[in-house]
Amino acid sequence: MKSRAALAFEAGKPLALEEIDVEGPRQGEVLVQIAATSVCHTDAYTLSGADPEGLFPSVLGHEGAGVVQEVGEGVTSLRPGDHVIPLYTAECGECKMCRSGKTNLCSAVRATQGKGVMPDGTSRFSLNGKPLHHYMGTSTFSEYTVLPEVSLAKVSENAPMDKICLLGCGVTTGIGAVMNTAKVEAGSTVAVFGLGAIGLAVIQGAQMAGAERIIAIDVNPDKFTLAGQFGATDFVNPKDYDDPIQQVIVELTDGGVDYSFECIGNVNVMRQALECCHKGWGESVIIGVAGAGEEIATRPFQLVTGRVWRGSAFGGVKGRSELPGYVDRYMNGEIRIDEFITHDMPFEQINEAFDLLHAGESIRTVLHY
Ligand code: NAD
Ligand code: AHE
Ligand code: ZN
Repeated sequence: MKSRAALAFEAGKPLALEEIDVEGPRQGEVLVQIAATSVCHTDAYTLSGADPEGLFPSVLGHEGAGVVQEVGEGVTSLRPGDHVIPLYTAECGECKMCRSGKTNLCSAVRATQGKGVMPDGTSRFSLNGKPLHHYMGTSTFSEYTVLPEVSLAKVSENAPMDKICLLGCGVTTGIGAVMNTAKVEAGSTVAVFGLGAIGLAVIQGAQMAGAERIIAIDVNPDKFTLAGQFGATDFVNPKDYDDPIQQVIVELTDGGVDYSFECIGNVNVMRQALECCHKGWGESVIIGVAGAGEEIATRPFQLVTGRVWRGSAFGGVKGRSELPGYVDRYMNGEIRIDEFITHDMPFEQINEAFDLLHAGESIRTVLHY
């Protein structure tokens, strides 16, 4: 079938709107019509050329929601008409990782996903007979996309897809990092570095967890208003200080925070986030994605004296079993999504959505097909 798509042909260049060919689902696969998608900083990161797994030409996009159109042989858990959220972190329930009970990092399709192909090693996308790479196992920047069955969470049909698409990454990642990775306790002091969708979702999660003090840190002060609406209690712009920002936060918090979250992808800020943690127990969670070749550094003494460095992917959330519950919690008012959507536009304006993100003017732009 034909599908409207935005193609990444080359690093650093805008996406190109094309009509591509999408092949039907093979065994264990599902064809989905995406209703709405949004742009996460990770799409911009891959398009920039900094992603060691970045492949071109490709169909990017990983934050979306849609409706199942057709299922391939052997697919039993989904049928046409089901509403779904694509998962870049699959959940097969059977691999060593899924059975461990210790991680959400399912290994069923991850290797082929990182190579831009379906689990059988081939692509379902082509343009003028030439194959295009898939991306993160999701490729939501094509109206029709094909995913493995294990990469789809079936969700309520009553939920608006132009809102719950944000549960495909940003909102879930931030809340999950607080609840599953850090396990923030009531009364905690929390520092959040970077106030895009991820940082704001961390703030939302910290407030849900009963954190007493939530310090919102960003070099763009325009981000503070929304951070306050999500529950931040303190606002810090590193540009306002001469001292290293970790020292500023340690002084502000009587020795450091209980938990910090890096939501930018900057390895220098990752160090700051670790070093602003309280001696003896402070834990820092890396959520931001750093470019190829970049490494983190700190004095080992920081860890010897009890600080802990962690990382979180998709907030530690197991998509197929847990995401339907996130959708229900949005529907009953426990999780806020609407406030993240600063812009809303037709899919054809997708490059504008990237521009707004780079300019720091948007949190999330939802694109409608
Ligand atoms: P975003 O661009 O919307 O937000 C980043 C924010 O960081 C901006 O507000 C920016 O002003 C701020 N910032 C930049 N440099 C800063 C600095 N030196 N000090 C303080 N603030 C600074 O991005 P986003 O969509 O919220 O994504 C954030 C990061 O999280 C990206 O690296 C993205 O790739 C990553 N991410 C990771 C996961 C995961 O599962 N681990 C999921 C989604 C996104
Ligand atoms: N391809 C990059 C890694 C990118 C990365 O860390 N991705 C996050 C999700 S970002 C969503 O916006 C993630 O889930 N990582 C775990 C995984 O299995 O990819 C690289 O450096 O190679
Ligand atoms: Zn993302």
